[in-house]
Amino acid sequence: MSTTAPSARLFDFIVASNRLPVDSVVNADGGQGWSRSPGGLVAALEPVMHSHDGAWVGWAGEADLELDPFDIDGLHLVPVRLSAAEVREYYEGFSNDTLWPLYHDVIAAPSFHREWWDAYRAVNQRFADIVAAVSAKGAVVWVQDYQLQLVPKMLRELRPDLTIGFFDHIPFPPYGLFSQLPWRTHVIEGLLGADVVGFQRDADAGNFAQAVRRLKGYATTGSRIEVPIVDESPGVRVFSPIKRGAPSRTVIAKKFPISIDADIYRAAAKDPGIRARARQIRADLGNPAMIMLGVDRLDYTKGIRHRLQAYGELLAEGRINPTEVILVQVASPSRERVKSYIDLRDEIELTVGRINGEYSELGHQAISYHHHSYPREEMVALYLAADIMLVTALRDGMNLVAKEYVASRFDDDGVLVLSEFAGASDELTRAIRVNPHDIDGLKDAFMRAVEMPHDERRSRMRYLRKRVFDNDVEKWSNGFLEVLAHHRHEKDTRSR
Ligand code: GDG
Repeated sequence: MSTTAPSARLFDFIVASNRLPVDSVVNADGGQGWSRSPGGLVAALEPVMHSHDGAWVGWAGEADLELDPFDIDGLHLVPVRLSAAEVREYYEGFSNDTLWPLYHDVIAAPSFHREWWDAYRAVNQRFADIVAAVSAKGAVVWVQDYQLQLVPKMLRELRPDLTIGFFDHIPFPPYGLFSQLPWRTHVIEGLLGADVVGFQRDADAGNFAQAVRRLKGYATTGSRIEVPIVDESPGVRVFSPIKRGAPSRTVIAKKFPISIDADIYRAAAKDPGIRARARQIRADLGNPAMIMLGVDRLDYTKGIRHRLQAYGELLAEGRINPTEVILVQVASPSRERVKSYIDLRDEIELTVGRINGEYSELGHQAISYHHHSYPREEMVALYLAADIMLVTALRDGMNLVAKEYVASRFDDDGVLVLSEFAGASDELTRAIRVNPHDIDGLKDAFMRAVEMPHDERRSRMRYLRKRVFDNDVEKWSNGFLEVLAHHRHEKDTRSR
C-alpha cells in the first residue's frame, strides 16, 4: 500500500483513537509497509474521515515506531509513538487488564497497578499534546473509547477553543463496580472535559450520570450535566452540589448506538463470487441440515464458553444430532499476551476438543473451530452459509457481528440468537433474546432457532433488517456530530 508524506498542516476535524486504521507490515522487498486493519471502530469512522478531510491520531500498533504523519488512501494519519513499556502498561495493562474487565461486569478480575495508571496518564497526555498540535483554531475533535478517557480534559486545558466529543464503545459500569477504580474521580473529570459524551445504551449514560453525581456532586437533568467552570473542590466531593448561579458549562451525555455500513454487507452478500463461496462452505462442511455460527474476538466477554456448554449438553442429551447440525466457531486472535486471554483460549480449546472427541464422526465434526482472522468477504460468506447466528455475549457495548449478519441476509432468512447483555438487543428486539448465564434457557433458545418455521424466520428477519438499514453507521456519526455542532452553536451564542 503506497503512502505519501504530507506537509505539516492543521485540521478542522480530528479523530483520536488508540489504534490507527492500519497495521505495520514487512513488504516483499523487506521494507516497512502498511495494510488496512479491520474492526468495528475503523469501519465506523472511515466514511466520516473521508467526508470531513480530517486527521486521524493514533498508535500504529508496534512499539517504538517513530513516524512522521503520512497519507494513505486519502486518510491523513498522525502516528503516536508508544514505547514497549507503555504498550505493556498503558495498553495491555491499564486498558485491557484494568478497565476492560471492570467495565464488563468484572467477568474477569481487574488488576489495579499504580504504575499502569501512571503510564495511562502519560500516554493520554501525549495524545492530547499531539491532537492540540494538529488542530486548527476552533476545530472539532472526536476522541474514541476507554483507552483515552483523560484526553478530553487534558485537551480542554491546552486548547479551550476546541469543540470536543467523546464516544465510549464499551459499557459504562454501574457505580457499585466503577467505584472500585482507585482513580475513578480522575476518569470522570477526564470525560467531563468533553462537550458531548456518547454511549451505546441509555443504561451506560445513566451509569455515567450517577458516577458524576456521586463523585462530583454536579446536577444532572436528563442528558445535561452542569459542570462549574471553576471547580473549587479539592479532590473528591461526595454529595456537595455546586453553588447556585456559579458559572458553568453544559456537558451532554447520551446514547448514540453505533452501527455498520449495512449497504456494504448487502452488496457483498449479493456478489456471485461470495454466494458461490457460501455454497462451497456448506458443501465442505458436509451439507448439514443446519449450520450454527459464532464469530467473536477470543474474549471472555463474548460468552463463547457458555455457548459451548449449551451446545455440548444438547448433543449429550440427544436433542441435537451431530450429523445434522454443526457449530462453526470463529475465534479471532485477540490480546494474546494478556494472561486471562491465554487462559481463556486454553479453556475453550480444551472444551472444543472434548466435544469433538465425544461427538464427531469420521468426516463430520460436531464443532468446526477456527482460531483465525478472515477477510471481510469470507466473513460475509460465513454469514450467508449460516442458518443460525449465535451472539451470546455476557456483556458487550453493542456487538456489530449481530448487525453484520442481519445486513448480509438479503434472502430474509436466518435466525439471530442474541444476548440481552449486548447493546444490539435494545434495537434488535425480534431476535431470539437470551440470558447466556441461564444454560437451560440458552439450550431452549438454540432448539427454538433450529425448529423455527420458515415464515416466522422470514418475518423476524425482515423486521431486524429494517432496524439495521434504518439505523446505519452514517446515522450514528451524523447524529453524534450534529449534537456536537448544536452544542457549539449554543456555546457561541451564549458567549456573544
Ligand atoms: C468494540 C465493543 C462494539 C471479527 N473477527 C474478524 C473480523 N471481525 C470484525 C467483526 C466486527 C468487529 O470485528 C467486531 O466488532 P464487535 O462489535 O463484535 O466487537 P469488539 O471488537 O469487541 O468491538 C463492541 C464495537 O467496539 C463498536 O463500537 O460493538 O461492543 O466491544 O466488525 O466483523 N473482521 C474480519 N476478520 C475477522 O476474522 N475481517
